[in-house]
Amino acid sequence: MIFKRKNICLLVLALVLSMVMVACGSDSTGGEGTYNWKFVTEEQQGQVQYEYAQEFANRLHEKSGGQINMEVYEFGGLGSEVNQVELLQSGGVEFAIVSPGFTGTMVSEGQLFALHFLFTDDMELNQKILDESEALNVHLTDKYEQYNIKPLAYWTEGAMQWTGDRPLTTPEDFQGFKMRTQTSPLILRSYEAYGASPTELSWGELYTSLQQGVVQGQENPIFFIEDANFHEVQDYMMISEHNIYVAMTTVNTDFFADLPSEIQEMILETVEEMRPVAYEMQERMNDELLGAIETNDRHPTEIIELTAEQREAFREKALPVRDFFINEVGEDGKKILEMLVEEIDAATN
Ligand code: 6CS
Repeated sequence: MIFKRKNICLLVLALVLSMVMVACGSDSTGGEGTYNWKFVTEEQQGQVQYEYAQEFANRLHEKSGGQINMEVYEFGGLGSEVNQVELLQSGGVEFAIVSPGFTGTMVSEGQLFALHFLFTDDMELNQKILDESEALNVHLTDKYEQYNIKPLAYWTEGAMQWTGDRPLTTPEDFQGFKMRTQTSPLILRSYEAYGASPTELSWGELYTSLQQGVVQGQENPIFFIEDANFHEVQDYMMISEHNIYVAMTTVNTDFFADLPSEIQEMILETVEEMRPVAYEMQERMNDELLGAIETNDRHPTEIIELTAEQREAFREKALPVRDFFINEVGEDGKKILEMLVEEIDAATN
């Protein structure tokens, strides 16, 4: 009885405290008090997106003299990657790191990131293109804004590699291969072009699916393959570099538009500061965790570096997928892709 009364007292105290906090202006849109925002990522502590978001939150907190508090959420607690995008759109979270691979059925133009061998082999140059591209930062951004998603930066988490239960060095090796992909029709199409049989899955289900043979392989940057332990249930990792992994730092469009201009400026300044930080983070983690895979005797993984000729055979099969993109995605998508290709060519020559 005494115990129950104590619990009731605690509950009342918690209610009173939360009412005081609301009265002090600790809502998500500000007012006279603090700003309390949610920032959801598709990754977990120690992984690039989460560490990026945490650093972003720390910088904004400091810059605002403690006025801005961002709670960073790991992947898992708020549902699948697709659920997280929905939360961002509805304002359930204010900020999110979004992989375009999970918005393919909505912003079809964003699927261009799924095209293999589109970017260069020089990661620094790729990041410069992502930073400066008008096709992306103006025209593709405009497409996302129509869905209440404002991309603030496009940045890479590293080159993509394949892992498999067998070596994957020629398109023939992909015949009937059960490949896991993110949820984007164009990613599926890219693997169908090699003869594979792709399946869309959240990465939350990927380890078990690889272990049980539901899927036989997947693509990701090296840091993620190691940190999510996919190498434990895969015998081969191919250094294929068939694509780059692109993530977007995003904010809910309506929420951002309603913020005072000095707060908007602080956010945009932080986005700029984070560009080299994100690049350094992914480069360091990809290097370090490649070493960890190489020296892991408990779960040995054979690492196969594809030759230039082997990559060329994949590139030939991948090029027609651009026509599929142009036909399926429509005139605006075609223009964005063509402009991006011109920008990449200009940056390379
Ligand atoms: O493979 C995936 O779906 C996950 N890969 C990375 C590098 N980040 C999050 C994403 O959901």
